[in-house]
Amino acid sequence: MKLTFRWYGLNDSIPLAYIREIPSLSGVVTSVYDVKPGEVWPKESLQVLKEACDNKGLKMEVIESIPVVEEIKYGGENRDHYIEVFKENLRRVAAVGVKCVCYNFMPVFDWVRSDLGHVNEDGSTSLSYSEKELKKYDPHNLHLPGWDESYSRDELSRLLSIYQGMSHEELFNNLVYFLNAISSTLEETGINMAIHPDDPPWDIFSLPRIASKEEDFKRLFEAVPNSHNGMTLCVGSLGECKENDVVKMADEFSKEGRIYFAHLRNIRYEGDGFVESGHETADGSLDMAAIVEALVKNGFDGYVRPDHGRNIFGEQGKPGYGLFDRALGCTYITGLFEMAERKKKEGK
Ligand SMILES: [Mn+2]
Repeated sequence: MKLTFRWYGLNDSIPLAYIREIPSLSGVVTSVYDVKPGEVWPKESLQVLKEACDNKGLKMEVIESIPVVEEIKYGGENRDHYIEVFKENLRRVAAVGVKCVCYNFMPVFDWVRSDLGHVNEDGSTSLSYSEKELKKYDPHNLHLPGWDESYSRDELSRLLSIYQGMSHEELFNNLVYFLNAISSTLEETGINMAIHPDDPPWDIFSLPRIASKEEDFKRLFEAVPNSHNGMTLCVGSLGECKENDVVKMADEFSKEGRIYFAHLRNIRYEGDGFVESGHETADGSLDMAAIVEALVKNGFDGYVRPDHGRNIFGEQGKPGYGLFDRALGCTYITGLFEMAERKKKEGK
């Protein structure tokens, strides 16, 4: 596996110099943040990121994300234009050495939490989700943690009305249309697309979600067999739904060679939802060691990163993206892989 760390570009409060000091790191996961979704990424912006990484000896082989605009998701009349833009962005990121693009296909909202500052028993803070709390929010007049500035009220209402009544089938067909439309560019550039699971992995605000369960991914790989069509195994997101057997999914999809990127973080079921715990098995509800063992058993050699961490040691980081807990996550993940790989080599 290749251990990476998410870096929000030159405006990230965490400098690359600190990221560089995390042991065993091969590179960063980043994106272009200075243009709106649906626009072609300036080559200069990519060059600046690439040079900053090169200067620190970090690889920049994973992009998270190139945004898929709503028009592509709901199949609007300009979707082919936006698909051309997406293809051009694939060529541009490939030109600076990118090999994997993480994206999602969640209508309107991507990750949703009801609290960004849940205080844990040990004094750290985490993101958390409560179904009851979420139901209190009116999607048309939203002041949801983390989402207040994403849409104007009118824009949000317009989007929600477009999606009203859209079936899972229609949304799925739009995803298949998109993947088929970019397939020749994937062949040409060698880029692997890694869809991120829905977070949480169920419908919210009556909007359909189609990358939530094991069957969803099976169906997607059957519909678009192209080997560049893969997934991001975000074990935290998948594990938020108790029905998802994440160890089984790690095993099954790595065996099929569909996992290009893995987000390894833990969650703890609490109340009517979950809390994002530390990465360690003992701190959460998922068996992180078994997940890593399944990946290693099947020869997984993709990218890995820690995911949302807690805010600890007094750090006032971007929720989920502080330095300290994610760095602890890195060393923990490295340890799990080291042990699993050694056991495999010794035939245990
Ligand atoms: Mn994730």
